[in-house]
Amino acid sequence: MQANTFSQAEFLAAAGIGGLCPAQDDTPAFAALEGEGRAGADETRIVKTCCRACIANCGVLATVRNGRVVKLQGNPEDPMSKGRMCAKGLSGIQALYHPNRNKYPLIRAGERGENKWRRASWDEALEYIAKGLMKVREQYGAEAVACSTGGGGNPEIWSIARFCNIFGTPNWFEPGCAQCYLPRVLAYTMMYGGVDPSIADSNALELYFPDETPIKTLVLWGTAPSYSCPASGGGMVSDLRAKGVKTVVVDPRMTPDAAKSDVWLPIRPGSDVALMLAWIRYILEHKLFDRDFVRKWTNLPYLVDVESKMLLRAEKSQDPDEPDTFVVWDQKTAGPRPLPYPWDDALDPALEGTFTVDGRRCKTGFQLLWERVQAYTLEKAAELCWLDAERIERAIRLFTDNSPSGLAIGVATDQGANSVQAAMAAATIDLLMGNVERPGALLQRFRTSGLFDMPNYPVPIAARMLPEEQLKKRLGANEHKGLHIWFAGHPSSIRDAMITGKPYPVKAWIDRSGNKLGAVADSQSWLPAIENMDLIVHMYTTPTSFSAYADVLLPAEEWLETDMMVETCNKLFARQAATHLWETMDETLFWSRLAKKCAELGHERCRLAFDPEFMGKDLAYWDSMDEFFTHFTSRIGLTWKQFKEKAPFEYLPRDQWRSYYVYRQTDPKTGKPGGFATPSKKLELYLESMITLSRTGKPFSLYELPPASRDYDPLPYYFEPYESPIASTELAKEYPLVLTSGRVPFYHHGTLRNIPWLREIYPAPELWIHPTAAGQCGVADGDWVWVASQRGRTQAIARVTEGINPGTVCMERFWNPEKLNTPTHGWREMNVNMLTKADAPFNDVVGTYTLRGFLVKVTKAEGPPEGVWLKPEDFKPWLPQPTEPTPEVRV
Ligand SMILES: Nc1nc2c(c(=O)[nH]1)N[C@H]1C(S)=C(S)[C@@H](COP(=O)(O)OP(=O)(O)OC[C@H]3O[C@@H](n4cnc5c(=O)[nH]c(N)nc54)[C@H](O)[C@@H]3O)O[C@H]1N2
Ligand SMILES: Nc1nc2c(c(=O)[nH]1)N[C@H]1C(S)=C(S)[C@@H](COP(=O)(O)OP(=O)(O)OC[C@H]3O[C@@H](n4cnc5c(=O)[nH]c(N)nc54)[C@H](O)[C@@H]3O)O[C@H]1N2
Ligand code: SF4
Ligand SMILES: [Mo]
Repeated sequence: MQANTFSQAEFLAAAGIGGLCPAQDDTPAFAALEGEGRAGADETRIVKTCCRACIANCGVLATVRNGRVVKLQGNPEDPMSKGRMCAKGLSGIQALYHPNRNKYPLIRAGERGENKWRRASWDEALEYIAKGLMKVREQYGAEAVACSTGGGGNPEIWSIARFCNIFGTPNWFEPGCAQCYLPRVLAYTMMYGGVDPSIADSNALELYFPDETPIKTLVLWGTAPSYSCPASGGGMVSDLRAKGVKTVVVDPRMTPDAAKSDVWLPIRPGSDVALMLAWIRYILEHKLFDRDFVRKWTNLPYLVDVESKMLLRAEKSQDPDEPDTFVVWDQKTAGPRPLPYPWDDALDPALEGTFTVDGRRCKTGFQLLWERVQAYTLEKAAELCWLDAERIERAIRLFTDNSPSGLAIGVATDQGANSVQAAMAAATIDLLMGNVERPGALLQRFRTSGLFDMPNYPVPIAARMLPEEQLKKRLGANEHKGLHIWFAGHPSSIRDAMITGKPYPVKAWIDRSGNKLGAVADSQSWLPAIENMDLIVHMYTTPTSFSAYADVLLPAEEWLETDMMVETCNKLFARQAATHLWETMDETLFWSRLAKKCAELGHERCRLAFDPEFMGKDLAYWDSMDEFFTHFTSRIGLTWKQFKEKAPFEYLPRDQWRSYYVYRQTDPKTGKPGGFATPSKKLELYLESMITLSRTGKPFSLYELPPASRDYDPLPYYFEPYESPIASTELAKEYPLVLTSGRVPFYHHGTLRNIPWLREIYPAPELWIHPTAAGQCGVADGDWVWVASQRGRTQAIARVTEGINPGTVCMERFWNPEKLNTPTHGWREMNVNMLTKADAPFNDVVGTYTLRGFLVKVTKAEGPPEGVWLKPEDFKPWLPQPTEPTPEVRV
């Protein structure tokens, strides 16, 4: 069967086979959802569930009438969303009943990309895939299989890691990988040992009780909760503002959060670390930090051997509950002294200074930090970051003087080569102020239910199943060892191996996400990789551009069809399937069933994965989602069914849940304060563990790895983005503007671009451009433009606005599902990732590439790209088609 014209799509639809074509006219109106349903039945029920259209998991009440989901509304019992939902969540019904849902497994029937498919049973599709994987494994080794998944909001990312560990390949990634969250998780884990303060990732839980938290100033640094989590964090920030909390927003564009801030710093994209170092310098110079706290609870008074960069140790601890004993310079005796943990009142450790100890030149960590930030005066930062020195000072003063305060960072600083350094600098700012575990602080270790604790959240990753020699083959992860905290490979290195076969071939690729070609940097550079694959599998809810290149297409469940456990502030919720359609499958089950097929074909480790005795606490693979969830809920004495009936419920009395000053609590094992979850039990602002990580992979890699080409730096440092008006003056003559991106509230990554109501609101990506720059480019508001970088070009609609600084333009990701069946497959026309950079230099620690802060030029275009849909009536073929529920597929 062929499916590359619209009329053939009609035929396919009639035949009940999901092709890659948009459905045709005659789509029933939305109201038809309320239709008759099953004959004779007249039943309405409310399903208490949770949204999954983004990571916030807001509580939802879904009205199901005669088997069809007809209405969604927020659940007021959710302490984070408080009954709110956003446009993405509310479009869940249109996504669920989208006429183009992937309904059944499809196997390619023609040439790759030709879009000829045949319907297959799940069993046949699984067998086809498993045979393909086993063949690749036999021919090239298990490492020649790569898997990838969707990023933010995907509750299943660890099921991919788990499958890979069991199958024996170290190579899986998600496009967010090194450019989303990981830099922040890494820095805060290593320096503090608690949860990072990211709002879009549902942290900073202290802030969700506006009447109770004493916070007075909140800094939103490169994060826009009003767009990235409107119903939860966005609403929370607006509640805080209403009660008088001041905000500082560091963002090149005037988001709603910036518009309502007390100080807005429209920073040059990619220059954040320079500004952060200036904040640190100002705080140190003006002695605004919490000196007593810094001396007692950070490692900044500890002496560092300048040559080896390692901390001096008086004694290495033999007891896993006790930290090593470090050395300070005691001012009372003017000499080096061991400082027993946690503190010795007899000593008076120097914070500043350079000393000689046993002939070695030593400095305190504090001294090294001060030297590091020396050059970053307010004036220097103003020049580098395109800001005003006086305004920077006002922002810092608000943060330091109007306290308690806290700093939330987002994804902006994760998306350039300065990524880990930005997270380290942001953590340093809060920790110097003592903004940790006190009321009002964002950095907290509130008690959890324990059901979700890593590495078992929500799927045990079975790390020990991956043999040492396989782990050592993880692509890009010897150089960028921070990736091991995520157990993941490096996207660009995997791409390169796919293309060149070096250091070894990668020949099969299973992806479970939306549109990889919309989410990865330099999308077109991935095409040669795709062409080299022996097997490509795509599992998703609807076909996307990536599906066009697949050999097997699998139907994934929408969120209204799935179950999941959700933990929010002290409450456990259940996402519960409101219906089930066609032959869609939960992806957690897919990976389990694929492992089973591989076992049947003789894969020994896959066979063992079904043996409870062998798997032990890694949990054997399961045959149903009920079985899987019951494994977790049994820890609190409930079956999954009982849990769903009970949810939502609080798991602790509120005051026990919100546990402040955890570091001061006595550890029964030692009789001393438990401290922070770091090797020294102090806040490690001088992050010696970075050096160990670069040399050995410890503490994240299970096995010792050879050293990276150079040591990672224990202190944050700034370097110019690799393509910038300052670093690349020649290039800037042709490409004078700095491009960045940020979320819009209507879509989640590549998803929902085919939702009629959302596309009506936001039919095409806007390019935010300042009037001065627009004038220079000959562009007016509403014009279609070309945006071009060294790597490619794409189109957008100019939005001329003073809400962005004159040197910067901003564009969100986009792709055009209406063009799936054209030669472009819809991923080139309006895709900012045609412009971004996926090549070295990368961030040293985690290998981040460049999604934000690089050079482009803007020119006027004749009009929109051919064939894209822009008018409300264009989207009619995508109106929902009500469908009867179906039983789940058993394989
Ligand atoms: N230029 C540019 N590029 C970017 C970014 C940017 O800001 N600018 N952002 C980057 C970031 S931060 C990220 S995280 C990536 C995202 O890139 P991808 O993750 O590839 O994006 P999608 O595949 O569209 O997103 C996966 C979607 O699947 C949804 N999903 C829901 N349920 C499930 C499930 O059960 N399993 C799976 N697998 N997925 C599920 C997730 O909520 C999410 O919406 O894009 C990156 N790319
Ligand atoms: N609607 C929607 N919500 C989402 C997602 C989505 O795709 N759509 N994705 C989810 C995911 S995976 C993530 S990671 C989170 C991210 O959530 P946020 O961290 O809030 O993400 P963004 O809006 O992408 O980026 C924040 C802000 O950074 C600004 N910015 C751009 N460049 C720079 C820079 O160089 N420096 C600074 N300081 N700011 C800069 C942008 O203008 C933007 O307003 O959102 C999640 N929520
Ligand atoms: S913020 Fe919107 S999309 Fe995200 S979970 Fe809540 S309702 Fe769903
Ligand atoms: Mo992300």
